[in-house]
Amino acid sequence: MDIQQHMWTSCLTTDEAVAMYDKVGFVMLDSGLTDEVLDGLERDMLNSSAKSYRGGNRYCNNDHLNIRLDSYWALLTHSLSFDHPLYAFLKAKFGDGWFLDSTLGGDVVLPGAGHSRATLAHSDWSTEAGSPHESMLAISCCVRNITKEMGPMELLVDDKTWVGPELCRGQLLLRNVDVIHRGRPNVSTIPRCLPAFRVFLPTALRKGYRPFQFLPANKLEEFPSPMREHSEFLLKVDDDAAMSASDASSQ
Ligand SMILES: O=C(O)CCC(=O)C(=O)O
Ligand SMILES: [Fe+2]
Repeated sequence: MDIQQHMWTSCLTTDEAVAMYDKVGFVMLDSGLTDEVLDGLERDMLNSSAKSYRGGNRYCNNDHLNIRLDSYWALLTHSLSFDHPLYAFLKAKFGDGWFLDSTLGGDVVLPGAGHSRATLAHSDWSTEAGSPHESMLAISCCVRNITKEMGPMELLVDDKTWVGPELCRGQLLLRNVDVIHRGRPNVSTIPRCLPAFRVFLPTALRKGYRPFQFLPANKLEEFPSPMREHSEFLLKVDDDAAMSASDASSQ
């Protein structure tokens, strides 16, 4: 398949999406999310109280508690419904062998954010000693068009070429977190938000990684399939204290 031809389009068949992911470690899909949800995600990220600063006016808001927010709940339940291209992708690529991570969040790069450790080339997971290759995928949702000036995330293709997908509002960027990537300085006047959730593969379990753990009691009944099937073996409902004391890892 011609990657260049397909790289920036999200109108891919499931087979094409899998082929592109296999080749470069990432692919874009349409989220199909409404304006209301996209705007809500942006608002919730900017208003988040879970800010872990990554230097240079950029922060990550990863937190189990984000599942309580309507915006993140909609992102998850919509993108992981049976008729969504993301679910089709995961099914085609991994069968039923994937799990939903309970850490929800993503990165916010504020206007004026310069270089920091987040702009250094890195992978989120498998550069750690002993980590398995291809163990986790991050699914980021573009809530407004991201231009070069807004500090887009760039990914390394073929070990030599940086590509900064100029994502369009409503697209999902699905990437293997092992793929080397970096943020960029935001020289625009617009905050660049990239809300994200993660799914991971059984290989991550070997490292002691724990799947979806926390769900507020009032969400249990409405926790839909197929999310439920990809969480349930360690799913437990917890109270506020347990949820907020939980390890909200950020990368
Ligand atoms: O988007 C960025 O600025 C960098 C984000 C990043 O490194 C990550 O989400 O793992
Ligand atoms: Fe990263």
